Amino acid sequence: MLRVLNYPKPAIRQCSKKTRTVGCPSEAAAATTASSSIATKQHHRQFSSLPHHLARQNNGMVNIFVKSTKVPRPTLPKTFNRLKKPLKEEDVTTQHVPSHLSYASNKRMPITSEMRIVQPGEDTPSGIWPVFRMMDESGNFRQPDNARHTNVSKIIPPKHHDLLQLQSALTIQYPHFKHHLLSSGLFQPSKNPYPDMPLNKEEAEAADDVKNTLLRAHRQMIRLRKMDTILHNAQRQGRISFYMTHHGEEAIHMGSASALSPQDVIFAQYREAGLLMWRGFTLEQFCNQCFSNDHDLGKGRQMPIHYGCRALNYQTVSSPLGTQITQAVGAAYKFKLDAMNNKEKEAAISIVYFGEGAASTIDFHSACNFAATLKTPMIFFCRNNGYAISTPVEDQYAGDGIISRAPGYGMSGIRVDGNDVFAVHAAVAEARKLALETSAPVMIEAMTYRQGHHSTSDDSSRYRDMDEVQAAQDVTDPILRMDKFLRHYGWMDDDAVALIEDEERVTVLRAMEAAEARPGPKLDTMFTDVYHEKPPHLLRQETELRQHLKRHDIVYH
Ligand SMILES: Cc1ncc(C[n+]2csc(CCOP(=O)(O)OP(=O)(O)O)c2C)c(N)n1
Ligand SMILES: [Mg+2]
Repeated sequence: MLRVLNYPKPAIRQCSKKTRTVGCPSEAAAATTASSSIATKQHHRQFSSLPHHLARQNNGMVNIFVKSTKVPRPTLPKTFNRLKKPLKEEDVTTQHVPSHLSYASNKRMPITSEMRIVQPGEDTPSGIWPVFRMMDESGNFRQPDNARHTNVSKIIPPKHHDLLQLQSALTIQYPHFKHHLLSSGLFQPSKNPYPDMPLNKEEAEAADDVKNTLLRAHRQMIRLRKMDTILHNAQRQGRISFYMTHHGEEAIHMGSASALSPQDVIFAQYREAGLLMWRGFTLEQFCNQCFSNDHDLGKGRQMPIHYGCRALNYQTVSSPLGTQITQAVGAAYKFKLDAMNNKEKEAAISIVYFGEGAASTIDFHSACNFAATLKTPMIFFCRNNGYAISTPVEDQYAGDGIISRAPGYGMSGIRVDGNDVFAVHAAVAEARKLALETSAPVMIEAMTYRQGHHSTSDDSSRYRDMDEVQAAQDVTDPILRMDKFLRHYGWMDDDAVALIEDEERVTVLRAMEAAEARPGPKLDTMFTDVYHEKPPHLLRQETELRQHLKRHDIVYH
C-alpha cells in the first residue's frame, strides 16, 4: 500500500479532452485525437494523419477514467514566485517538510536530505534506513530543516560526464545546497549563483546547459511513457507478443543513466529501457526489437523488451531473474584486473539493476558475496517497486527492504527516493565515484512504485487496490514531480507539455509503424552466430525446417 502522508491530494492535471485515462491504456485512443490538443495549426496538419485503427481496440484493458475538472494552474508557493527575489531564511523554514514516507506494506521510512553512503565499518542507521530525497512531491527541493545533516562534501562530479547530463546542475549547485538551492540563482543559465566561488570555463558552460539538460530528462521521461503506453496497446491489439511498461520508474532511469559514464557497462533486469533511451537507443530500435524485424539487433531471437546494445554498453536482457547480477560482478572484476595490470583504460564500473523480487534469488546472494569479497567496482541498483508480479513486499522479506542487507555483506549502501530524479542522480554519481575510489561495490535501493501491470500477461487489479495505483499516479509520480519542478522555474507550462506529449506520441507511432512494416529476419539467421561451423544436428534441423515450409507452402524469405 503506497501512501504519502501529510500531503493534500493534488489537483488532477489539466487535459484538453473530457476525460483522461489513468494508467497505460489511454494513449492509443488518445493518438487519434492528438491533433485536437495541439497548440498550433502547423501541428494540426502534421498530426492529422494519425492511424485511426489504434483507437478502435482497447481489448481487455483496465481503464480508469477520471473526470477532468478544469483546475486553475496551481499558485506557486510564496517562496518560489518564479524565484525573482532571493529567499529569506524565514521563507524557507516555514515550508512544510514531511519527515516520513509511507511505502509499500505501510512501512514508514524517515526521509533525509543527507547524502550519505554508509560504508563498511561505519554506524548503520538505527531502525529503518532513511530515504535520501532532494525534491518533494511538490517539485520543491528539500528544505534546510534537516539540511544541517547534509554532508555535501561527498558530492563531487565524476570526471567522465559529458555536459548534456544533470550532473552540472547537481555538482555546481549542490555544494551550496542549504543556502542556494532555493535561491534565485538555482539552475539559472549563464549565471553564477555563488559569487564567492567563481566558475571556471568548463563549469560555466555546464551551467549554461543545465536548463536544457533538465528539459531533456523531462522529455525523455515522457517519451518513455508514451512508448510504453503505445507498445502496451500494440500487444493488446495482437501486433506484438509481449510488453512490459515502466510507468512510475522513469526517474530511476533518467536519474541514474545521466550519472554514469558511457564506458560503464549496464546489466539490466527488464524494466530499465529508459537507460538505453538516455544512451541513445532510438525509438526505431526499440520498436524493431519489439516487432522482431530484420533490423532488430537481436535478430528476432528474443521476446520483446529483451533489448541489448553492444555499442551502448548495455548487456542483453535475459528473462531468468538474477542472472544479470552475477554477470555484472564478473564484468566489474574484469575492470579491476585491468586496472591492477596497469592497462591504459578509462576507469569504468559495472552497474546492475534488479527488482526487489530478484533480490530473493540465490544469484543475488552469490553476487553480493563475491563482489564484496573480491571488491569489485560496481553498483548494485535495486528498484524496490513494491511487487514481484503479484507478490507484495510484505510477502517477500521480513527485514528492512534490500538495503539493510548491504552491511551484512560488507558493502556500502544508500536508500534513495526512486521517484526523485535528482536524488537518484546524486546517489548514483556519488556511488560511482566511491566504487572507483575504493574499488568496491556500492548498493543503492531506490524506493518507487510499479504503476502498471507486471507485464501484458498480468492483470494487477486482481491483487491490488486500484486506489493505491491512483495515489501513485496523482501524488508520487516522478514525471509529475519533475513537471512541477520545471513549472516553478517557468520552464514548463500547459502548452509546452501538450506539445511535447503530442510530439512524442506521434514519433513513437511513426517508429512503430515503420518497424511493423519491415520483414522478419532472414531464415538463415536462425542457425548462425553460435557455431563457427554449423554442426551436424543444426544442419539437420535446418533441412527439416526448410522441408516443412515447402510441404506447407509457406514462403519465408
Ligand atoms: C529465476 C526466475 N524465477 C522466477 C521468474 C518469474 N518472474 C519473472 S518476473 C518476476 C518478478 C520479479 O520482480 P522484481 O524483481 O521485483 O521486478 P519487477 O517486475 O517488480 O520490476 C518473476 C517471479 C523468472 N523469470 N526467473
Ligand atoms: Mg518489484
